[in-house]
Amino acid sequence: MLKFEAVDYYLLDDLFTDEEKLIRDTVRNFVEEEFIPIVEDCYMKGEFPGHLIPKLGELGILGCTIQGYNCAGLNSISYGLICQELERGDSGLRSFASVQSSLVMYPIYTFGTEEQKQKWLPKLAKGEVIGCFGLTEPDFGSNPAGMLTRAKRKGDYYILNGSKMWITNGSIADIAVVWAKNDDDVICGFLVEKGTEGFSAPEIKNKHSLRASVTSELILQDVKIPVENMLPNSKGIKHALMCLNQARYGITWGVIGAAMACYSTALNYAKTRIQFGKPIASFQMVQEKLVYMLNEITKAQLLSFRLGQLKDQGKMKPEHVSLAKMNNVNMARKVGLLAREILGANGVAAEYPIMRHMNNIESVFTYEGTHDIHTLTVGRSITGISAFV
Ligand code: TGC
Ligand code: FAD
Repeated sequence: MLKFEAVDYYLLDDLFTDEEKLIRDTVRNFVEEEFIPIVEDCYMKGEFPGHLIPKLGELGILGCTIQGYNCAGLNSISYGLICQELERGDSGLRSFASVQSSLVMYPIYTFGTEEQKQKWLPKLAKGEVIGCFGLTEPDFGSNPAGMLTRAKRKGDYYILNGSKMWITNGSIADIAVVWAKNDDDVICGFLVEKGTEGFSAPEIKNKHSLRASVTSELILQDVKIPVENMLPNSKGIKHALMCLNQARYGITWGVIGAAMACYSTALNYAKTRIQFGKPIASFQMVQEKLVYMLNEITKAQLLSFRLGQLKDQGKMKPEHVSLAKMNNVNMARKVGLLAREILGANGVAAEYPIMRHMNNIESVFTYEGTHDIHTLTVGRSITGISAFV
């Protein structure tokens, strides 16, 4: 079994509190003991290990930064470290937690009524209820503001029509946060419950990436939902994008975990693989690759740590998150590639986690805003000129 090793060249542990380290190590143990032994099988079969969801709830991982409603009320560094450890196992596990926490619980907590919060948050925190977040549509990915999904008010109900694409957890969700335009063309969030007539969530099969994660289409055909299922404080695309900031923040930490898994595997391999009578770690070109990986991981760690501080101090801006999402995912992509090179043919073997992580990172590179969209977001913030219009 793969054993997780600390990758902490700049002694970041000195910056974490005892509580943060305890939380990280608890999640690390859970992932090592209960997830790593089954993840390759899940990945090959294209299945998410749903039986672990209650355990995520028990550990206080779901909605962990929310205060009250049976949530743990942790700080952002703790949340980041949790994402790191989950994604060190597999991006699919972190994706599940990101969606449930940042894209379902956060909007209910931030834009919902007290009744909605009381009804949904404690169950979502325990993993008794699963959620998904429907923003992307078949023809509107990077530009969600152009969405076609509509919510038409009819007395005490809204009638929803449209479709959403590439939705994590869609087919296993009990509740979907669906973004749709109302009669005034304002984008709002709606809670659509599983089993509502006209609502279905077929799974998208045959992915080469995030295979241990459920991805689905959401189909809404004259779906009648009571007005109480609208999130009343959600008004405009800005509010959907606010949810993304939370998830993107977690991704910046998560991909460090995936990169650590690839780096540690490559380092151990290089020290024991003998070619030309010597460990390949003795060759200068292999050392250069290992040092590059460590350097990139270390910079990403510092970026996420500072971002976490800014978040907790209320100073984090969307473009701060964009910079870290862009940098850290790109870092994990490159680290995965170099790690695979170092393992030679073994780099493509399922016995090692590298290609699974590499394939996963291709989705992470695209979802929650592509690398280029984040580049342009930072570009807009420094030039004052938008490349989007
Ligand atoms: P734009 O004109 O730039 O902005 C409209 C208003 O929103 C504000 N804003 C934000 N507010 C909070 N957070 C952000 N990140 C924000 N970005 C923009 C902005 O200040 C403005 O406010 P105001 O007060 O002036 O009205 O909007 P735009 O329509 O031009 O779009 C800009 C753009 C391209 C950056 C945005 O659409 C974008 O981020 N596109 C990427 C779409 C995306 O990331 N989709 C993700 C879908 S969910 C997902 O992928 C889940 S994966 C789940 C998993 O982990 O498994
Ligand atoms: P497009 O927007 O069509 O972009 C295609 C290419 O064009 C990209 O390279 C992009 O960078 C480039 N491009 C687009 N516009 C510009 C521009 N203005 N300037 C320069 N280049 C540009 N969405 C959800 O709502 N909920 C989810 O739970 C969810 N989960 C996902 C899970 C997986 C596994 C995947 C793969 C996606 C998921 N998504 C989800 C969707 C994801 O957010 C979108 O795929 C993403 O926002 C990009 O949209 P798109 O795929 O339509 O690409």
